[in-house]
Amino acid sequence: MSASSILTEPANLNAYHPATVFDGRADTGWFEAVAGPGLGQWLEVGFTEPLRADRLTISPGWLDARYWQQNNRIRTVSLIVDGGTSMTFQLTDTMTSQTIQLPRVLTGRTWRLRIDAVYPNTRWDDTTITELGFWLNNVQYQIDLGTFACGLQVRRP
Ligand SMILES: [Ca+2]
Repeated sequence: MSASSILTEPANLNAYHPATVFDGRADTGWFEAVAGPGLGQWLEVGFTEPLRADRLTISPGWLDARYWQQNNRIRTVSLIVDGGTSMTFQLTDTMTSQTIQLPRVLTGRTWRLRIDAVYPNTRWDDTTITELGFWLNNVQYQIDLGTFACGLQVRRP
């Protein structure tokens, strides 16, 4: 897994590691770390073998009523598969996991999500993805976090 930038905290350098989008918790997530809202920043998931998916789910902000509006929430996101196929999706400013329905089954080893636009924060100019899911035929892939450092392993739906 990789990202264009990763916010860190002195006490916990992995606090905002990209892998936290697969830990099932809405109070952990990847944060970009550039000045401003992070437009153009991206999170990329690389799998050890091509993954087929027809839907993604994304939590485009911190899913906690105290912090949702204090950070940016993603309004427009682009999906780039294997550096080629690129699609853009609009998300709503609602504190829920949201569905990205793909127009067809896509297959790829690397899936990059790029922040294109955000709903503005009230306090911190940071943008996060707290959860991410890959789906095929209404079944979600189970991602094994133990192997993320050398490529993600998935169990087939
Ligand atoms: Ca998480």
